Amino acid sequence: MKNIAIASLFVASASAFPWVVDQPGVDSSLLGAGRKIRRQQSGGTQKGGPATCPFNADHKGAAPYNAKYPYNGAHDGIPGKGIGGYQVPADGDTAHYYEAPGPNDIRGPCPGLNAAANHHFLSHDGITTFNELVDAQQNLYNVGYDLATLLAALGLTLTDGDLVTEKLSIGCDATTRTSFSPVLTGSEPGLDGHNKFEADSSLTRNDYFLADGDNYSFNGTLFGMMQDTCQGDFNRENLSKYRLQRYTQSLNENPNFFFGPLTLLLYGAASFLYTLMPNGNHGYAPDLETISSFFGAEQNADGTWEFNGGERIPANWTNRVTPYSNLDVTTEILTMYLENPVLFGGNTADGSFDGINFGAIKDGKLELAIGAPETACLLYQLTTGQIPSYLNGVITPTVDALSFVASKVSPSFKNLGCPLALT
Ligand code: HEM
Ligand SMILES: *[C@@H]1O[C@H](CO)[C@@H](O)[C@H](O)[C@H]1NC(C)=O
Ligand SMILES: *[C@@H]1O[C@H](CO)[C@@H](O)[C@H](O)[C@H]1NC(C)=O
Ligand SMILES: *[C@@H]1O[C@H](CO)[C@@H](O)[C@H](O)[C@H]1NC(C)=O
Ligand SMILES: CC(=O)N[C@H]1CO[C@H](CO)[C@@H](O)[C@@H]1O
Repeated sequence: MKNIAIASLFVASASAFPWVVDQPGVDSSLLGAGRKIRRQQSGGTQKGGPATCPFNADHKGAAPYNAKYPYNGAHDGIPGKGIGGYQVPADGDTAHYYEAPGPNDIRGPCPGLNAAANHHFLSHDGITTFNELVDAQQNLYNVGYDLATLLAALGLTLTDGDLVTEKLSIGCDATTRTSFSPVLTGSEPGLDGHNKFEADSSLTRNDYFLADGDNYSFNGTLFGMMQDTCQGDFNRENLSKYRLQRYTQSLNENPNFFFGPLTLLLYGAASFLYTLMPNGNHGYAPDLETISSFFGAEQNADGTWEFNGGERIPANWTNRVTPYSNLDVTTEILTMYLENPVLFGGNTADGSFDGINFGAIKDGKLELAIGAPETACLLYQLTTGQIPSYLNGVITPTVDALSFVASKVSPSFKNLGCPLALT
């Protein structure tokens, strides 16, 4: 096994992220003084906040599965068969046919979950649950049970979904509907919450600070840029190039750019274009017809792209054959990253860039051997570790979050030898 050290693209400067310096568990030897007040995402009338978040009084859960249309057989959070290669939605399963979101339905930064909600694999109003997420990922996309539970747990714990009701908004802050007690839990920002799960340099979403807080809506200009780079083949190599392009753009244009450990998840999300979205009836090619349907992207006569109002499973779509596992996605994350490595860290107040230290990230460089035992634990560590986060200092999982992860996810990871979180 070869250890891979990545050459710096930038020289880390002495000045720093003011909030990191005193945080426990963070090596701040790189960091110096210099404070700047950052704008906080604070709810209220802010984009993505509770005041503007749609409210659908008619909350219906996901369409139930039945014996006639069982898909992978996943229901109520239990493992399904993990055998894909079937058509979704099945012919005749009208309960899972496409229904465009209405003005009262919540949608957010994740095309995979938005499409699932539009097809009633998740609650159509966008207020979903842990079990719906685990079932939908398996039945619709043939995500492996290990990864499905991990992503659902990440969604609930990192974005402050509710660990009692196990509810989560797939977009804006809907605390009144997700929380068992808004007074006790405080606000639960949902998947739009910036720099928890949602990060800068997404494929098709604006950086938070560049868009007045709207980093979750589809941006047709960015989709067009992605297509220009990929030319209708959204494979790993092409998407790695596009990820570098987006990184460079954010670095140059966004004075508050922060590329922290959670952005590893953006490489995972990018891999979904060529691992989860491809259509068996198109020979599993990650082609433009398929990808544009899942993103709800439509091309205008002048060549520009815009949102058509709904992410949709393409017609005649059959899902992947083998389950997409935790190890599969972690290998894709590392491989895509290593094709065009960049520094982890962020732009600082004085206009320089600082690298960070966290786990396998040393001085901004990710040093991890593909196939090393720790590799399998990478995503698990993101769910249980203290993660540097730009706006919120360091995200430290609460005891409740750790015991939630322990009950839902740890059994899958015990055998991998990952250091289990203590609660
Ligand atoms: C419980 C499971 C999941 C959660 C909590 C989740 C959450 C998220 C979040 C918060 C983002 C925004 C990241 C950012 O741009 O900063 C995102 C992006 C994305 N997700 Fe998901 N996701 C889940 C499962 C899936 C699945 C199953 C698919 C694929 C079919 C998918 C496809 C994507 C893609 C392609 C993006 C990138 C969008 C872009 O950058 O424009 N996700 N997801
Ligand atoms: C979309 O992204 C482009 C490129 O980053 C940016 O110039 C533009 O302002 C964005 N458009 C919207 C509506 O946010
Ligand atoms: C995209 O990937 C394909 C297949 O690997 C390759 O032939 C093509 O040149 C790539 N496109 C660009 C723009 O790199
Ligand atoms: C779907 O597949 C059927 C049979 O395989 C075919 O007749 C039909 O034209 C296809 N429809 C689309 C939209 O590709
Ligand atoms: C500043 C900016 O780009 N704002 C955009 C955010 O996204 C909404 C659509 O969701 C646009 O209407 C704004 O112009």
